[in-house]
Formats: sequence, C-alpha cells, structure tokens
Amino acid sequence: MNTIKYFFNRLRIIQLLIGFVLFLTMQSCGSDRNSVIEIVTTEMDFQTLDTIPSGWNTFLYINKSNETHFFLMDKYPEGKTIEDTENEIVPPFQKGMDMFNEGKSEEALAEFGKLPEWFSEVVFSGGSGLVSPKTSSLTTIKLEPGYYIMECYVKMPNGKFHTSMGMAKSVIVTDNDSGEAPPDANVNITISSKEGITYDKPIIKGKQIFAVHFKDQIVHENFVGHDVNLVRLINDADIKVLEKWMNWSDPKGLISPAPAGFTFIGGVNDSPAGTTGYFTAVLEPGDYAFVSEVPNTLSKKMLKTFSVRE
Ligand SMILES: [Cu+2]
Repeated sequence: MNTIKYFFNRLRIIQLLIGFVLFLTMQSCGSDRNSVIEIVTTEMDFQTLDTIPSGWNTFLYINKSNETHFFLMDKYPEGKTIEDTENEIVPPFQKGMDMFNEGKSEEALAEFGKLPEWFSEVVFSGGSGLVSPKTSSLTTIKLEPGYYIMECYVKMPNGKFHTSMGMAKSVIVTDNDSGEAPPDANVNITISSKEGITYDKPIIKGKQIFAVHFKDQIVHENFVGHDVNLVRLINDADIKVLEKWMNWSDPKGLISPAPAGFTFIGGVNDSPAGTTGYFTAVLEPGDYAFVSEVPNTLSKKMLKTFSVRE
C-alpha cells in the first residue's frame, strides 16, 4: 500500500512541476504576444489583428511577398469606414494616377480635387518605412484610440495602387492602453521641412534602435507628408535613381519592381508634427541612406547617405 501511495505522491509532484513549467512558458509567450503585433503580407494583404490597444505598440512587419510594401496607419474621422475609402478615396487617386501616367497632369490634379473634404481630416499616424521582398521590419508607434485604415500605396507594374488590390485593412484601436513604453533609442533622427533629415551620432554596425522625431509635418508635392526610410545601397547604387523612385506621383515612382541596388529595411512612416516613432534594424557594414518618400529629397536634405564600418 505504502509503495502505491509513494508512487501517487511522486506522480502528484511531477504533475505540479509540469504545470509550473507550462505556466512559466505561457507567461513568457503571453508577454511576447502582447508586446509585438505581427503583420504578414504574402501577396497583396495585411494579415494581422482586427483590434489592438492604444498607446505604444510594436509591429513586426513580415513581408513574405515578391513586392516592396509598407504599412501606414490612417486614423479616420468619426463615422468614416473602409467602404468610404473604397468609394470616395481610391477612385480619385487611381484616376489621377492614370492621368499622370498619360502625361495629363492638369486633368490629374482635377481628379485629386474630387477627394472628399473629410480626407483632409485623416491623420497619418505612422507605420513602417518601405520593406523589400522577403524582408522584415520592427516599428514602434503611439496610437490614439479610433478607427484606422492600415494601407500600402506602392503601385503594381500596371500603375494600380496596392490600396485597391487588398492592401487596405480596417483596424480598431481601443481605449485600452497597451501599457507598453517606447524603446531606448541608440540614435536620434530628426526630420523637418526646413532642416531635412539629421541624426545625432555616427551609425555603427549591429542592432540599432532609431528614434524618429517629427519636428514638423507638411503636405509635399505628392500630397503626403515626410517620413524616414532606411535603405541599404548595393554596389554603388545611384541615389538619383532612388530619389526619383521615392515619388509615387511620378509614373515610374513607387512602382514594382523597385530599382535594383536598393534594399529597404523599414523606418517610420508619415507621422504628425511633434510625435516620435521608433524602428529597429540590424546593420552589417556597408553603405546606407535615410530617405523620405516625397519628391526632390536631395534639395530638401531628405536623402542622407552614410557608411557603416567594420
Ligand atoms: Cu504594398
């Protein structure tokens, strides 16, 4: 009898131990899941949560597709939804782009004039910079509660925006705060319409956490605000080619395939004046650039090259 009792006692202890180990594992998985929100693109999609907390959120954007993409969080005015995007926003942009492609810039501007008044109330609230095919990015941004459209407006080879191909997803940001804090940055980048892109220390190899401070924000010639994208330059790639490609309103700009010689590894997308976003990148020695997704970045000092030493 004693032997049997002893056996069951041992079994009970082993059960408790297994339970405890499982509890610890779940705790660590749980906290990981809370702090990083995954977004996966396989083709022309955003696979992610429908509802997320407000406050600081870190997004791991995994681009498994063969195209270059980004995600941008557009905070919509009260009562506007994804149906309004499809009916009132996508058509003027697409028709305007088609006109630009045909060289009819006046007609193009007339199409953009058809954008509804509420479009000016959309708050571009950050997101990742551009992310090359089979590449990932890590971005931390602070979100106010509200209804958002997560979008990517890179163009297909035929000039169609990804926005109209499935890359517009509604996301509800709740009143519940994530309780997360922003990361500690190694390098502070500041972007402004007057001084362009500046940063406070030499950029070294290894894991870097960049803070991007939006000193101001303006609407550029292509109707969007400035942002910061990190690009690896391969084999003396021509930055004039990069400058031209970073303008979606150019028929050959922001269109697939991205020009050879540039690997986009994230950044912080269009954000309001006075806000800060963060992104993390692991840098190998080589040549890089910070560039904004607006026209004429060289004269605006929004295209800055730098080298990372061994
Ligand atoms: Cu895209």
